[in-house]
Amino acid sequence: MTPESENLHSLSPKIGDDPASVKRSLGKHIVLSMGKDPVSATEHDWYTSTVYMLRDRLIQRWIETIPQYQKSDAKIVYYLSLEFLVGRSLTNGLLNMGLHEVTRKVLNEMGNQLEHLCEVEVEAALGNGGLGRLAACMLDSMITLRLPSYGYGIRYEYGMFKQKIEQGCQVEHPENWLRIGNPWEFQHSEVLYSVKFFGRVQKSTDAAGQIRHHWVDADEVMAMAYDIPIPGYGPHSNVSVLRLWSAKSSRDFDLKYFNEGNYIKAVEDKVETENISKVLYPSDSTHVGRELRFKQQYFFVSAALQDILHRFMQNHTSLEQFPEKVAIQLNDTHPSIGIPELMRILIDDHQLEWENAWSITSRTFAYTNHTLLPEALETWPVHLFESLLPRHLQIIYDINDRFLKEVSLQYPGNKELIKRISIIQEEGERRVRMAHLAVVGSHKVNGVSKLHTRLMKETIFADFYRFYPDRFLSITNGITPRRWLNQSNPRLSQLISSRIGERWKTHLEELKQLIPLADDPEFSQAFWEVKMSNKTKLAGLIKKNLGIEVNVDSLFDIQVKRLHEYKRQLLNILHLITLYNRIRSNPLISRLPRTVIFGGKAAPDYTYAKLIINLIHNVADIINHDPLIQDRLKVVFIPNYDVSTAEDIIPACELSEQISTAGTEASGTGNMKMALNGALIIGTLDGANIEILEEVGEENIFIFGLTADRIGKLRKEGYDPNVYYNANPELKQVLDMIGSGFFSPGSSDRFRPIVDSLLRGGDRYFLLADFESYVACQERVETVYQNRREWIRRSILNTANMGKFSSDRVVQEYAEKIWNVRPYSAPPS
Ligand code: 26Q
Repeated sequence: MTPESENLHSLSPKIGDDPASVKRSLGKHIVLSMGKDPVSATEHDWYTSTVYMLRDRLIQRWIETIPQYQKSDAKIVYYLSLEFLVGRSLTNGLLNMGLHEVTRKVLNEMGNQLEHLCEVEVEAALGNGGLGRLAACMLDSMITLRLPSYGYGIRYEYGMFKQKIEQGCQVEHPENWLRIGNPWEFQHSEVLYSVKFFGRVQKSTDAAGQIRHHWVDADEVMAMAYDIPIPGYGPHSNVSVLRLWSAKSSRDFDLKYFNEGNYIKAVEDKVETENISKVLYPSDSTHVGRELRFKQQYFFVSAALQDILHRFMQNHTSLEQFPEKVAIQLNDTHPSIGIPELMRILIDDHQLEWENAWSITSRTFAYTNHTLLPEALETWPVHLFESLLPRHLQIIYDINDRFLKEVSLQYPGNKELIKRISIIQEEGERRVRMAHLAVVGSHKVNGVSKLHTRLMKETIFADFYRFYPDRFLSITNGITPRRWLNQSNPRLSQLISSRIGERWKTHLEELKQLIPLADDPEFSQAFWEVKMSNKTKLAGLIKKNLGIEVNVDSLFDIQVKRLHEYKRQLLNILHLITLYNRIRSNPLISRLPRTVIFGGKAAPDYTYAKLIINLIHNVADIINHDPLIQDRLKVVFIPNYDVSTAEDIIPACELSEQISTAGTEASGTGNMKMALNGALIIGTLDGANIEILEEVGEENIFIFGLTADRIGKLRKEGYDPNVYYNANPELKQVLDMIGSGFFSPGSSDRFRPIVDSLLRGGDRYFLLADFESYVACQERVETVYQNRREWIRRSILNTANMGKFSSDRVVQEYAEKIWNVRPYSAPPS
């Protein structure tokens, strides 16, 4: 024990994890923190007290963790992200800290059910989808691998909206998740930084004759830190912190007006300032060029960099060492303003020479790209920089000038190249291309699957790849097995551990030991029973919340993800209607019963995606009420798909729909979650599906459709969806039904725009080209499902071969290939 921690323990003696200590903590918090006696305490009081009981223990470990970093002067990794989709934390924390069983028993003795208390928690939905959830999985793995690390983001008051369905349509409701308080967070009102906006740049000449820049007359916003502890997995795990920034108006700023007697103006400005951290932008793919989003980005990046520098300066005197002690990972381009910001700090505040500052900056940052879709590539108008961040614009121009000079040296006279590669887009309104800035200012740029990285190098970054071939690399995404198997599927987890022990929880490749058990009748039976019980549980939730009765013996065919044209929920519907027509035209046909389940949110301004949600509901309404169908086909839309509903849905999945147009889904991570839980994928050769295929073998996945290269060629050569429409009578029938109002009685034109976009709008995502192959593939699915033994065998092999897709492997790769840090490996369990 170090003298510091000895000291600490005399102040706050080590709290035990035995039943008596847990009980004492719970009782203490009910009385002293909630001000209740155990009889009058509400479920919410018990929930909060349970969180506090756990939080005490987390904080103890956190305080033990920091001196370890300081003592070893270790390099620290900072993960900067506009989104962290953490989900609920109670079950996760208890399991990771090894306190789940004891807490369950103790609560039981005190008259409470842990499972019910966990349901009280409002999840932290500070993200849209894949990118935000990846950030949360990365945090879990970084700390489980004992990597010194912090996450930095925004403490949005309103996270992802709550999706309700009214008359078959999505309606967004704000979710004020902090309304009843957030027992996980620690407010640090002393960790407060000033963030500047607006103003102008003044020049001066210093004693040495150097020109200096001063950003003056700027408005100030304060960023206050809120810390959420993130527990690693295991009995002696470390604890990390997710530090989220909240905007507070600066007191000086208010005072100016108060002193002038303008009280109302002062309060108005305060409200406006604090709006910066008010709401998450609920869009995951279209670039909304709103000023507030731009402010959010600089706000949190500026606060994070000040905090990082402050921590660095506590142990170091020279900035030369900065890149050896600090790694900053940019989760997409959203925080890439950090590059000119660090340059500004080094040059203007610390008087470093440009070359030196640039070397430090570019060795510190690395950038992960998550999308190739042109509409999602961030660009911001130059005039926005001019007014909000004038000094940053100058620095970006300087970065660009130097970069373009280098390019011209290597490719003299190539004007077209200079235009394409420039950080500034000159056509139309001048804009800053954030992806170009991120590539130029980082030492590594990674894609999130092999295919995505190849396409990234061949398309959006082709010029950069020629210029900086060593900068690009691929690190395929992963998911944390702690949340996505251990926590969400306790029965499967126990079954697996009963056969191969518990090491898989931190060494997921150990699941390979299950391979021989795929032919073991007893294990297969147990595996099947787990799936049946998860299906039964989900069926119960569907019945309770939606009033729909589903047949648990039917195939659970599930597509849950954000609603987007490229993900092709519509292709799934086209198939569904095809099945419906087949039954109607031959009512006596004996068919495999299927339950098709959808879930997902559409961006509030994405009219077309919302129309698809409406179509799903109308199709469901007709099919589910058609007496000819009985329980051979059911369609269910589960509202408000979020991390918590994912945890209920994924373990019950048998057929996982991963059907994006090849070349559009950078990786996907839902595909990994469902396969880990024993689902078989029906999917295209897109994103990580390709690598899942490599791992599970082609017998254990259903692949259909055009490849990314074929799609690319078709796009160039010209593609006519009408050819497919005219050639396939079943397809024609389905589209005609949608277009003519079969699914919209009383408003026959409602779904016309869908058919128009396919037949007259060019079918941008090649649904018609892939339709026939998809339907045929679904027939292969049915044949295999009818052979239950065979299905179970393939299902076990999916779980057994998912080892590669652990976020632990992902973090090890980033650590080795990007951050140059060595995580201590997790202690053997
Ligand atoms: C940008 C500017 C303004 C407003 C919003 C945005 C914005 C926000 C979120 C743009 C994109 C996103 C999110 C993208 C995303 O989630 N991408 C997904 O990332 C996953 C993790 O790598 C991949 O698995 C998915 O394939 C990819 O779609």
